[in-house]
Amino acid sequence: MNSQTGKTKSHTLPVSCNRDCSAGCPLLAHVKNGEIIKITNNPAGTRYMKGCSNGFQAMRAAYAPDRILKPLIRTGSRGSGNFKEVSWDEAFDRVAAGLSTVKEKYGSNSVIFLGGGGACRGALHNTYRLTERFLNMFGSNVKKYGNYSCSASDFVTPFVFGTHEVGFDAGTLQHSKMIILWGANIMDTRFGCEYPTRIREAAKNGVPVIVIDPRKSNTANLLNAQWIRIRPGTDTAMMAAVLYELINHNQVDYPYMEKYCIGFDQVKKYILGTDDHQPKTPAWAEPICGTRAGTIKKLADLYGRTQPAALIPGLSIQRNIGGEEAMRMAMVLQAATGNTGKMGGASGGCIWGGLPVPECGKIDTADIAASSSIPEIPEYNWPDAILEGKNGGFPVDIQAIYNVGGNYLSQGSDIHKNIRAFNKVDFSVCHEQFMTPTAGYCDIILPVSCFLEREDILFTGMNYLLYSGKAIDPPGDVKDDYDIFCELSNRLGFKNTYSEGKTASQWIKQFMDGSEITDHALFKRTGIYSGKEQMRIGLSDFFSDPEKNPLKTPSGRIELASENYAKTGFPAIPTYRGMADEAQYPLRLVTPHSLNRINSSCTNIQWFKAREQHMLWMNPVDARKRNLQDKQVVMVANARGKIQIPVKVTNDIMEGVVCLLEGIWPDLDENGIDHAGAANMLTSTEPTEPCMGSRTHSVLVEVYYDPHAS
Ligand SMILES: Nc1nc2c(c(=O)[nH]1)N[C@H]1C(S)=C(S)[C@@H](COP(=O)(O)OP(=O)(O)OC[C@H]3O[C@@H](n4cnc5c(=O)[nH]c(N)nc54)[C@H](O)[C@@H]3O)O[C@H]1N2
Ligand SMILES: Nc1nc2c(c(=O)[nH]1)N[C@H]1C(S)=C(S)[C@@H](COP(=O)(O)OP(=O)(O)OC[C@H]3O[C@@H](n4cnc5c(=O)[nH]c(N)nc54)[C@H](O)[C@@H]3O)O[C@H]1N2
Ligand SMILES: [Mo]
Repeated sequence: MNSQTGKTKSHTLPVSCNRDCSAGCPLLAHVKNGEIIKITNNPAGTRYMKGCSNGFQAMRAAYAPDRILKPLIRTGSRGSGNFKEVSWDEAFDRVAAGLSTVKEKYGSNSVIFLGGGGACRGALHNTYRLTERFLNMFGSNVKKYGNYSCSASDFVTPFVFGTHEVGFDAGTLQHSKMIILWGANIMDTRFGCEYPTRIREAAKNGVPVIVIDPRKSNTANLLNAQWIRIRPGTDTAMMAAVLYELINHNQVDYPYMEKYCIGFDQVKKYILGTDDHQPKTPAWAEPICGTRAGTIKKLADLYGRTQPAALIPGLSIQRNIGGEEAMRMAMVLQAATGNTGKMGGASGGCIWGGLPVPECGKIDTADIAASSSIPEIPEYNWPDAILEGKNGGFPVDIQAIYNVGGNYLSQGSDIHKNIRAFNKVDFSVCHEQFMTPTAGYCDIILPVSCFLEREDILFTGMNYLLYSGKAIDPPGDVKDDYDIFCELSNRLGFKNTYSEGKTASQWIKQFMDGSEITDHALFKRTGIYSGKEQMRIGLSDFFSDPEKNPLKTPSGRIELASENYAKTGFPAIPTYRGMADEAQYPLRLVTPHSLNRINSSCTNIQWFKAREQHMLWMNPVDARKRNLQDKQVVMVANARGKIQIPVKVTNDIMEGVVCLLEGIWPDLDENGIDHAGAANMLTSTEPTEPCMGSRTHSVLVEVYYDPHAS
């Protein structure tokens, strides 16, 4: 209520989640008397641009009773949860002193930045870019390579295509006659705000949509799609068997291969078993994948006959040991069937396909010029690097953690190891909205705003930019990450370098002024700027004239066999390599992403919590073998950790595989057993090679009833 007029004041404004699902959804916040009362789809978007509950309910996180409202300093031991509130002045002094001491004592390359995904689409409010900029300017940053999401895919794609620009605009799917979602649960994980609606429309129009997944995902259910079961980490084997069938039934597009690709002969030799005497037939794949040979044959038959077909891999298939090869084999399949570069086809590469986005500035990370002398560690191995340092063969000794937009004591593999790493460093600080497990282990917590509380321009990965207005004021003493870094750089003596003398809104104005957006007022009002072309296919210049526009690979063609890749120590062509079985831990665990949170964000918010009961999915056959009943509390264990959780006995997960959604914060008892169901109690930091990326879907466990458990 407006106290002077007695009238209520309402307005709407465009907003968009600055979050790591990378959907980039145009939303509309409805504000009444300074409070968001609801968030809906932005009517200025096309009918294909749709948000999800993570966006529609985002105010629940903003208004959550457990928001951190004041700077906190740890008073008890790490992880004890004992903190006291302090003034910003004291907090800034402490952080500046902590960082300075570490730098003086240990020199450069001593502070590791963890996180970045918390706010990762913003031109300015970008947890990755702002923190990199700060630590680079401070001169103590530890360089990392790779990421949790798509290391294997990022690594292999340039070997095959010479570029990462291999994606397609979502609209092009309207030309697909078949869509294979290979380990991609798009109705939940989205990847872009148009994909779910485009794929739903295709399914409605009778286009066969096939979901290849160890579990019957929401995507399989909602689209009434054919569900093909596959054991995790065996995708390369099934793809090889599909290719065997295509070769055998003369369904390979040889003229296309001749024109655009090199190396198919080598791949064919592997598939036919010319050298190893093992043809990669569906019968060969059956025991590896746990999929009937007949099912693989039928898939290959439909795929070989249907043009254009879009084989869209999820990122799950590459978060596995040998995930590099699954991505490469998906690319081989799409090329062998002549689907790469075609409208309605796809390259088989990452759905985040790196096509150009509208021109607009963003905050610079102030990277020191790329130089081979700068030591780098793989992000996936951050706890190993902290624990082992130079003695363990890492190039640096890390002494401090700066955590912004991440919750790696929930999300990093091997939580026990991560806790040991946090306990080892001299100093740790984070910017957070909530008392996450990670924040609980930091020395200082600085309270930050959320995307509804600040203005930004958002990159969506698609050919449009979104404007996200400031819908509400931040609560308590909460500050923006940007302002926190400005004040810290002030205390550390480089304020004007960091801020370049600009406030947040001056930066946004500068980005907009330098962008291709001409009508700024219109952009701010509607929230959407669309680039001209919305039906792009990656590599289109190459496909229109491969002689004139060769790829940036050594041959100028698509390299199905890559001699450069062979230099990494792995074969030039993709070949199946999987995880060895272990008798002690006979079940394979997958830890997919949940519809009801973005990684571990919103795990603490009651509305989202109430959407699903967190349980371990298990097939009835596996439950019977262990004499386990539905909803019974069981122990899930391996050499790294133990979780106590109820089991959900369901045919929606294939035999031999169990499923636990990722993103739940651990709740450890005095024996180190987790009672919440945090998937990373069980995962390992041993990476997949050569990319040194995540293998969170290559995990072995055993499940049992423990009568002595509390
Ligand atoms: N709602 C929501 N959306 C998100 C996220 C979120 O947390 N919540 N996270 C975002 C982020 S950061 C990322 S990186 C992406 C992640 O995107 P993905 O990696 O594609 O997502 P996942 O849920 O891990 O896996 C997708 C499906 O693959 C299945 N699967 C697991 N292992 C295998 C395998 O080895 N082979 C096959 N064929 N299938 C397998 C899973 O059961 C799951 O149904 O999603 C983004 N979108
Ligand atoms: N077992 C298993 N583990 C996984 C995965 C898996 O599939 N299985 N997936 C992996 C993947 S793909 C990813 S990307 C990682 C993600 O793991 P993380 O990068 O740790 O992502 P989140 O858990 O979402 O944590 C983001 C944090 O940022 C905070 N935050 C939100 N907005 C802001 C902001 O504006 N400023 C600041 N300072 N903080 C903010 C949120 O409160 C939240 O605590 O998890 C990985 N872990
Ligand atoms: Mo991710």
